Amino acid sequence: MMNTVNTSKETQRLLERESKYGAHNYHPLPVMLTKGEGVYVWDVDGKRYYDFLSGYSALNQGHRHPKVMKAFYEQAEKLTLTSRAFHSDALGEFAEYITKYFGYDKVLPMNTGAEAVETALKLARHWGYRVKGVEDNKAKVIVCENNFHGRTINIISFSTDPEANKDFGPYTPGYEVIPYNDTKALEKALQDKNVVGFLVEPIQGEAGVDVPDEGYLSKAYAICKEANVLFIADEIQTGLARTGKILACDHENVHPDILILGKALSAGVMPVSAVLADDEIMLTIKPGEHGSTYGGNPLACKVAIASLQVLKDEKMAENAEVMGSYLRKRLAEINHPNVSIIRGKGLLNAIVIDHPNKDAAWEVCVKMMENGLLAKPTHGDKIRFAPPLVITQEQMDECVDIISRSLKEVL
Ligand code: IF1
Repeated sequence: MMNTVNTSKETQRLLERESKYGAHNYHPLPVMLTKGEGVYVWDVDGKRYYDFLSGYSALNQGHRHPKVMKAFYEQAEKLTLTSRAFHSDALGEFAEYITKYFGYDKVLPMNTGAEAVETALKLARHWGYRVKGVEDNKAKVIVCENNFHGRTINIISFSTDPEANKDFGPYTPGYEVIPYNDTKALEKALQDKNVVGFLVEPIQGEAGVDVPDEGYLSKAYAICKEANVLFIADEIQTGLARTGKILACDHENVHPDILILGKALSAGVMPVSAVLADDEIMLTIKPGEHGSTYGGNPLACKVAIASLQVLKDEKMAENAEVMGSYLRKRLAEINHPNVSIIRGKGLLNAIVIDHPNKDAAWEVCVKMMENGLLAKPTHGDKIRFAPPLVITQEQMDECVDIISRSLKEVL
């Protein structure tokens, strides 16, 4: 498919180099980017595109946000890593800032999303054994069908996507999968006294932006409380203003027992993730029981503070809400016969292409690329629309024109 796309000689050369020396664990669009700013990225031939993926929501604040870059450069001049064998003055500043921001007693910083999910799962088990009183080695965590929480062996052990876990066994025990958006199934699963946690995405991203029924999260939270089970929210993708609130759980006034953040916590600058919880949970982990070389490094701490600060200063949640509604309305007005579903919340959106050609969504994405907008198909027939949250209405109008034109040109 790659060869049918018109690319420059230089792009072709760079694509071939990457393919020759890099592992083939992805199938990207054949675009070779070299620069980004705000909602835009540029390829090696100087062509400009709207970024409608935003690094899977890592770039909520836009590419190279000036205030985040300033924090990055300033700290880079001073101290970048101490390891946790020594203290750095930035860690306490970050810990105070983020715990007050989200209303928790403590934070545990990590780097990637998957590591933060692993941390949350370890915390839930520790809490189960040391506070709830679950018998040794019996702890169980409930997860949902079509979940996506990362790529470690443990996490893919409870994935229901064969692409994620086929031929990667043996799998880690201690998990039970129930249907998403199904509180009855949760109630039933929590009858088992060994359940310590319920791990859930407030909106399932990988599943093609699957928004649950209103009230699902608050009901699920209440069920967990009733059963003395930790409600663990993976807000790595849905958090940090993406869905129109600082957290997607805020839409239902749910305050998770364990909150997992990643991606936009560093505005796309470097891997920074974090787990937040109150003392009863967090203090079950003692020195030496968990950690990471880079977790909580001073550079990450300063970048994360700035990344969180600009979300509020620039009202990015509010803009996501307004621009998201506007995008869905404008997409609906296109009224294209092959676009069967338009869904999402805030600026986390997807359309479903209903067409006999199973490559239709890919071809639409290639056409949009040619027309100056980058988006990625998932699961064959869905296309995500998730631009940086700093997008203006004028820019959005131009984007809708590109999308509309591309749909018409391909289908
Ligand atoms: C890839 C998906 C998105 C996540 C949630 C944890 C993680 C992710 C809710 C792990 C990561 C990314 C990873 C990226 C593709 C992408 C993705 F389609 F695969 F599902 F965004 F929708 N929890 N999601 O969404 O975070 O360890 O990657 O930092 O290529 O795997 P990570």
